[in-house]
Amino acid sequence: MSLSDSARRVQEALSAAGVACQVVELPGSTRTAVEAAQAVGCGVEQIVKSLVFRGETSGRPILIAVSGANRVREGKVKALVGEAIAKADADWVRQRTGYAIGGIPPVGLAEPILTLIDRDLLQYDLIWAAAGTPHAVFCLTPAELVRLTGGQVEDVG
Ligand code: 5CA
Repeated sequence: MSLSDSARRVQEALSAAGVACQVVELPGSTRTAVEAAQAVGCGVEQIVKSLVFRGETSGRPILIAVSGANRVREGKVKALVGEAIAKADADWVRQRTGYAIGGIPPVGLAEPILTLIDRDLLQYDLIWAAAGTPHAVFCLTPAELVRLTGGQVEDVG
């Protein structure tokens, strides 16, 4: 089955990085962590939410890959990145990442983005992340997430 343009960009980034991950496009919605977990049949805690914040001083995007069971601890992130962060609006997120909210992948982004990874994700053998659209996901290991993103593992969730 052929992938939509956004999902194919994610698949190409995965292949270029040398991982065997396969993007799958599903008939059901994977827009939220709960929906994604239902669609693939895993626990919501095994879903990677890729949340984009904006550094309030620098204006830079910051991606936080957090377990679907957790909320981002913004105070912790502030201490780690050295500035307050704010939830970015949908248009800005699309502009900086190349993808719409609900399908933001942790890889294959329009520009390199500083990434923090929720340490809770490391306890699972396999996790699932969005792959560019609200119907596309891929399965990977926590170690692959760390390697692919170059992200820093922290207690941010
Ligand atoms: N595909 C799923 C699971 S992988 C997914 O992308 N989940 S998510 O949690 O990473 O993305 C949805 C998140 O986007 C919501 O949790 C919410 O924090 C955020 N969001 C939703 N609407 C908006 C909006 N209008 N502006 C900014 N952020 C939003």
